[in-house]
Amino acid sequence: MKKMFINGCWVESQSGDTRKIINPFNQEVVEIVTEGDVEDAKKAIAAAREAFDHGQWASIPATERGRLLFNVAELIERDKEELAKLETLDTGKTLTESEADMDDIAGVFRYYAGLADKFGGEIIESPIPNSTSKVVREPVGVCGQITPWNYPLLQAAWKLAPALAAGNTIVIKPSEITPLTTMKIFELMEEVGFPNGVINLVLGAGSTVGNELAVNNFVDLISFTGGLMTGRKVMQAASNNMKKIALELGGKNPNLVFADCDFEAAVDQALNAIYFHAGQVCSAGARLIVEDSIHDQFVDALVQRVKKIKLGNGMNPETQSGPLISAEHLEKVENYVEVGKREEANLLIGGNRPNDPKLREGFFYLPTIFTECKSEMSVVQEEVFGPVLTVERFRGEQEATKLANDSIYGLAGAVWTTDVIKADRVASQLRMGTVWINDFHPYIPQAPWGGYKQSGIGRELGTTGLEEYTEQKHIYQNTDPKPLNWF
Ligand code: TXE
Repeated sequence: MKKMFINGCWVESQSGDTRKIINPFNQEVVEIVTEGDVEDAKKAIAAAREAFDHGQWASIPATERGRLLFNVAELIERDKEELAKLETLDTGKTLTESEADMDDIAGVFRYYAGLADKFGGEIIESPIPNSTSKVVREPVGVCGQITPWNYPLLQAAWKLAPALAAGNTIVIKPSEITPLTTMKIFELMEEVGFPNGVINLVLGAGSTVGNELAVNNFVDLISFTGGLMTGRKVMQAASNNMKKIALELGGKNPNLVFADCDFEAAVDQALNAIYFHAGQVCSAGARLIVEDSIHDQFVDALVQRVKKIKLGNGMNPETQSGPLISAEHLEKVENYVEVGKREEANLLIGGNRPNDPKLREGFFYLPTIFTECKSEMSVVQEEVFGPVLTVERFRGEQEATKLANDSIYGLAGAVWTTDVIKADRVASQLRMGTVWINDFHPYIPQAPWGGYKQSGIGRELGTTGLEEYTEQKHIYQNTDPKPLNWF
């Protein structure tokens, strides 16, 4: 049975409870892990508090913190194959996707390893004579981190690397259904050698362990990636001690295709935008908005390609798309397809589980397309988080941006056109944290990631991703103190 990591030791939960981790391709048990609860979370928080308040972590040179993070990146690369297999067994995503995730994860650790000692303060030109003024950045303190199941280790890396680079201590809780790669990276971090209490891993449910991290008075910052509804609960719980919050809550991302686009590239990437990882991606291009004059031709080209997508075991190199994460999630996606039908969107292809007997034990759903969609439909507005594409038409640039912005979300979106001036103009009008021009999905550790509107609060990655884990302090000094003689 696999354990949690608290204060430098691998421990079982106080309750002795366990949880089975299931492979979504065949429902086989991959691992049995200890199941933590509130008491375990409190212990981990106390260890992180002690390590922050009395430990050496924040005061060791930033260069040394960077060196340790660099070593983590090296070990991720050394164990890349094992980590990638584990991620595929746990999430169902293809091995190719998992391997790409591991490369990205090592890149994120390297980026923050390098940034750790390049984050000095600032000297301000004080307007008051005989004074100096400087602004320094300090770690926030104890950080709670809650991650989702779609990119378990990638999301953990986006949170762990900047928090540790900045000198914080952390308690992380992975999704209860996909904890395996986060557990493995703790083995790697133990091998690298972080001081006791600096890094803590608690396993368990969101309503218990996750809520404790958000509500606990000894936690100074909570960083959460997950669904909008859960994000609201986390925000409310965090108000208990007004801890800092960072939230990434997904999106319903528009993919705007103009008639003057590179047709082949746009069709190809529209498929990748939605069907990559079976649509279980916060930045999935689930909402295709196509210029009327090429709409029918574009949809025909999509359908021809969708028919050929190979569903299967993520471990098989020929598989292009794996299963959904769980039976509950499959049901959620099915319900949304029913909603789309009731709303009279036109179900063009898919809309069912596959009949292939080889896929019977997995949580599979066929790649699905709805056309003749209207902006006000729930299937267009709400995050389905599955392989379900909705298609709308537009006439003219103004209508295109209006439709793209008609959303409570604002995470990401794309513009396809060969007119570079139009591309920039449209990009500047889109209310979202990332806009791709003639591409979909790429992110880089050097640039910020996060959402406008209800897609969240704050940014991960880039220098902002590190700033989020710091407090700013202004230090003002009078260099010639004299009585004021005011009173
Ligand atoms: O996510 P939850 P779920 C969206 C997607 C999906 C929906 C629900 O639309 O269908 O969310 O998925 C922990 N206090 N995204 O239910 O609940 C939980 O244990 C504190 C988008 O799986 O948000 C897990 O570790 N924590 C998203 C994490 O929150 C709580 C990726 C995410 O779970 C908690 C995943 C609580 N009260 C789903 N309840 C993205 N932004 O990419 C649960 N958790």
